[in-house]
Amino acid sequence: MFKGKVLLFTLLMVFATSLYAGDVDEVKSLAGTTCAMRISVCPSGDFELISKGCGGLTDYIWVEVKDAAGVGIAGIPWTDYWMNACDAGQELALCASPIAADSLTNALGRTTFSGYIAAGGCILTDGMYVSCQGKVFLDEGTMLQICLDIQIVSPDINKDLVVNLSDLTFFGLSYNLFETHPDFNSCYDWNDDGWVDISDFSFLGMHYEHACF
Ligand SMILES: [Ca+2]
Ligand SMILES: [Ca+2]
Repeated sequence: MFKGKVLLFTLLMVFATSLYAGDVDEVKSLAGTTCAMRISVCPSGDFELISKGCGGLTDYIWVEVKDAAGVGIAGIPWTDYWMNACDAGQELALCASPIAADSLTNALGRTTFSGYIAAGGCILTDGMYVSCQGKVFLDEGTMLQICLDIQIVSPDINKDLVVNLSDLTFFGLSYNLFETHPDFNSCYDWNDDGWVDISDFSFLGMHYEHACF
């Protein structure tokens, strides 16, 4: 009788495990964007919305989080994600919760990101990877990171997660230069008009002394 109960319990456990969506799988999970984005960010997470990253109002980053069987994992919390540069040489400085999903993942494991990014630094080439619960999403064909077509620029130029006088020093080196000038630095062009000028300086003023919350 006792042995029968153990067997029944074991069978129930196997059944229950097979119903539960497993861990995040790096290869089965997917990520993308609705356009090629360029987003201005601040450590305070109050500069430019991801939804405005292509000049409109409705763009977003999307992910589909799946287990090893390719089944979507529902109910993943908003803050279980991380992003950074695909090229480690351009790595951003990120605050503790740099991005938040717009919702819990749905039954397909899908959610979107259209809010702010709380970070400093600059990514101009090679894009950004995304991870969920510490797992970086990989391309199934190449097994390399999925790199989203995103540029990031920030008035926190020296990546110490505060906008202050030390950033102004770097900004000054590129001041009043157009994009055709050899010393022009696109990292400091926060309004994306091909000039580093007074309009960008006003953003530096607007975010002065901003840091992570
Ligand atoms: Ca700084
Ligand atoms: Ca500009």
